[in-house]
Amino acid sequence: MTSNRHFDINATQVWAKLHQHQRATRHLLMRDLFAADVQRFQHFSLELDGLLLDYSKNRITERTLALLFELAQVADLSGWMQQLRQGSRINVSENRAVLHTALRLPASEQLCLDGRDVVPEIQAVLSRMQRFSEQIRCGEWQGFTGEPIRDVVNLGIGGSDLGPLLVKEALAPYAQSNLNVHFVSNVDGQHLAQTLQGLNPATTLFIIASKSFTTPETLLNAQAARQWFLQAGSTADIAQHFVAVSTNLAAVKAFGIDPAYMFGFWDWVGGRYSVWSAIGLPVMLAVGAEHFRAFLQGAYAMDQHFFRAPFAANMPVLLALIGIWYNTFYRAHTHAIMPYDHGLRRLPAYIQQLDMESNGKRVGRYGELLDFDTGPIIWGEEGANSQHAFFQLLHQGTRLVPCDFIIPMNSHYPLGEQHQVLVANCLAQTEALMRGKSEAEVMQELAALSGEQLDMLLPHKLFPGNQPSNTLALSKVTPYTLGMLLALYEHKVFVQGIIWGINSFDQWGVEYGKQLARRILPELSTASAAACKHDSSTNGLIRFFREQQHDGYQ
Ligand code: G6Q
Repeated sequence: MTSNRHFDINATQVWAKLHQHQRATRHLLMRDLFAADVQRFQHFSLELDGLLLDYSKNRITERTLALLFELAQVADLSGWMQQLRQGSRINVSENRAVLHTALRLPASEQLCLDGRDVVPEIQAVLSRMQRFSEQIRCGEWQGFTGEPIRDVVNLGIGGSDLGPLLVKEALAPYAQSNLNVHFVSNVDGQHLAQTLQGLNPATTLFIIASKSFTTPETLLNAQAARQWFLQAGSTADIAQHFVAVSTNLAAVKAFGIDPAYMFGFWDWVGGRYSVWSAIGLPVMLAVGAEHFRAFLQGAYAMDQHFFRAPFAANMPVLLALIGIWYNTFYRAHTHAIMPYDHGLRRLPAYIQQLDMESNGKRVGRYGELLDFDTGPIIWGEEGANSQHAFFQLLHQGTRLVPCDFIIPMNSHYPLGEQHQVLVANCLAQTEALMRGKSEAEVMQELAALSGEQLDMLLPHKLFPGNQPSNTLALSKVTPYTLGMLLALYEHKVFVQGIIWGINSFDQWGVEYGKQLARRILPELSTASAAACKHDSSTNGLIRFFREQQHDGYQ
């Protein structure tokens, strides 16, 4: 099936059966399913190394899952998993292998790509990262005045920012306190300027993180950082204060960074899958090599589980299929990610890129137009804050919004009863979304009212319920469990891409805007007399920009 270029999943019998099954079961209420099966939690949950997935609060039955597993079989998911595992060139539009899982293999393993074992190279980079981070962390690496480094600023965007930023924040309890790690991604000068405020060039190290080393946002920030540094240090001092993470040696050299301080990775690591590579250097600097390796081990454990477990006991496969059930068969437009952990507050943004850049596609792997719904809009916010913001719509709005709730069972900061309150809130939300509140229950609550007053209030107090959610409960946010969690989502996205027939590893959709920005940039110049040849809106906005520059507006 894998090699069949014209395979249409939506033309299969199981596809039609799933549509039929959706029509036949869409009126089922989850509260009734729970009442009918007191063991529903046991039947629809799964634990692996301190990570529990409870998927019982979904609009599914055993039959739904059986059909979804059949769908996965028809799509030859096992065959594709095998290809991922061995690094086949499944990124067809870029003719690249996909091998981010190799980044978390233990040193004792082997994995050959084009006849060459990639594991020793990966381990060599990890060892160099380790030596470097130990030098920085113990103060042996000195800035140009002989002082140790106190601040590290990672300059990178997209995949060269979101992963390391999330992991560094999530693992803050493991960080060394005398080293501050900052992230600057936006080309908006505010981001760099505000970050550099109060930093001392003599004790600051910049990591220029760019796989391609051609990304304008990152290179502009890198140049601005160099200017800032050269106000205090000299060109000869740059080697002690600028290092690079990239696959582009020539461009790194051209920027003036000594190749000895470049940490490399490979074209078979996609940007949004790169936190496990040298892109994780700021994380290693913050938490140390031992914890970074534990992070890789957690991901490796999830990889092993994914590659080996049968579909019915396979966390990424289950999450993916349940997602497809809603996205494609219920036509739910969005999927919310709700981490009940302040350290994981950037998780929605991270998964937004992982999922939407991978599966936000309307053509299949071989260019064919898909006539069904694919990747959802991913959004979310940390709990409990989100409860006081948008949960109203989840409980009483008109949309179907499947949610993932992510919550650690133990906190690194056990202040009084706060963690119990957080957990209670999280569980209460999933319960309320599932069961809703019936008319009889509301009537009971409003027993003191009658007549018009009761009629007026009743509809406002009803909760339809039947809103699906998964709960991912971690024993604690540790490097290991975090590695498992992120690898879980990577594989979920992979499985969905396979079933929809998408290439999840390219991102052509982000190119067009970049192209047009290059054309517009010279036209913004107030000295430019050239007539703008865009639509009247874009022309008008360009003209307004020019006028505002003349008027000296800030
Ligand atoms: C991720 C994308 C994208 C990329 C950034 C930064 O999968 O490809 O987000 O990570 O555009 O690219 P560089 O690392 O090459 O600067």
